[in-house]
Amino acid sequence: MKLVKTLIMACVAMAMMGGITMQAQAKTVKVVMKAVETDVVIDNKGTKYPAWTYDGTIPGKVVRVKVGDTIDFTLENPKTNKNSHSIDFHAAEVDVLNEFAAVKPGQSKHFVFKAKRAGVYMYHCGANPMVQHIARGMYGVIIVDPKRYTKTYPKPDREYVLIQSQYFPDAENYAAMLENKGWTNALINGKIFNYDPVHDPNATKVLMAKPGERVRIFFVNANINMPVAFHPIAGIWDRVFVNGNPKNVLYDVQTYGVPVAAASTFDIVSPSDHATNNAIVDHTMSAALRGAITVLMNRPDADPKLGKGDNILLR
Ligand SMILES: [Cu+2]
Repeated sequence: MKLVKTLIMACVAMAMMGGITMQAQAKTVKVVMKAVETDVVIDNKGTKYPAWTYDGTIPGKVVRVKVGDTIDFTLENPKTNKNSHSIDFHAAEVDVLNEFAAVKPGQSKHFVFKAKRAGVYMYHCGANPMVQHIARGMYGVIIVDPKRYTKTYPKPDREYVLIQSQYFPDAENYAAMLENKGWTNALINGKIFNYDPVHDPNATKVLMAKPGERVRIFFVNANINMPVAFHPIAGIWDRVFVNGNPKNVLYDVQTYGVPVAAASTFDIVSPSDHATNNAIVDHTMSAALRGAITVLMNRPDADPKLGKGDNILLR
C-alpha cells in the first residue's frame, strides 16, 4: 500500500513537472514598441542627431525569445510624430502587406507571429522611404535562442550584442543615402567608437571578459549599403554560427563577411593564462577608422556584471 501511494505521488509530481516543462518550452512573449522621433546622442562627446527610433534609443531594445515562442507585438505611433512607421522582423514569416504595413501617427499595429527558426535577426522600420527610416535609427535585434545548448553550441560565459550602422549627418537627404554618399562615420550600438577608448579618449565603455572565457557576440549589420568584414584583431573566431543558427557552424575563422541586413553569432575564447585585449572591427578600413572598432578586455578582474543577463547591449 505504501509503495502504491509512493508511486502515485511520483506520477503526480512527474505530471506537474511535465506541465511546467511544456510551459517553459513555448510561451507567448508580449512586446510593445513606440515609434519616437527625437534627438539622440551619436558619439562620446554628446553630439545630437535628429533620430527616428523605437522607444527613444538607437538601436531599439533587444527582443529575446526561444525557438517555438509566440511574439505578441504592438507598435504604437503617437500622434505627436510627423511620419508613418512600421516594423519588419526578419524572424517573422508573415505578410509584408499586412503585419509589416506602415502605421500612421495616432494609430497602432498589433500582430502575432511564431519564432520558428533559431538565429539572430535584424528588425527595422520599413516605412517609406525605408533607407531614411533605417539610417535615422529604426533598427534592432531579435535573438531566437535554440531550445538547448549542445557540444557544438555551448553555453557562453558572456554575451554581447553589437549592431553596426552607417552615420549620415544629413538626415533629410535620402537621395544621397541611396547613392551611399554623405556617410561620415560608423556607429556601433548607435555611437561612433562606442567602446573604443584607444581611438576616442571620450569613450567610457569597453566589453569585458575573464581570460579563457567564451564570449559570444551577436552581430547585426544594419548598414545602408556596406557589407561588414567582421574580425577580432589579436584573436580568431573559435566558432561562427551563420545567421546565428547552431546548425550553421564554422570553426577557426579570421574574418567573416556579414551582408547588409544579415546577422551572425561569433564566439571568441581568449588565452586563459594571461590578460589580453582584442579589437573587434569591421576590417573594411572606411568603417573601422570611422567608428567600427570595439575593445574587448580579457582580464581577471573583469566586471562580473558585463555580458550577463540583460546586460548584453551596453548603453
Ligand atoms: Cu520609421
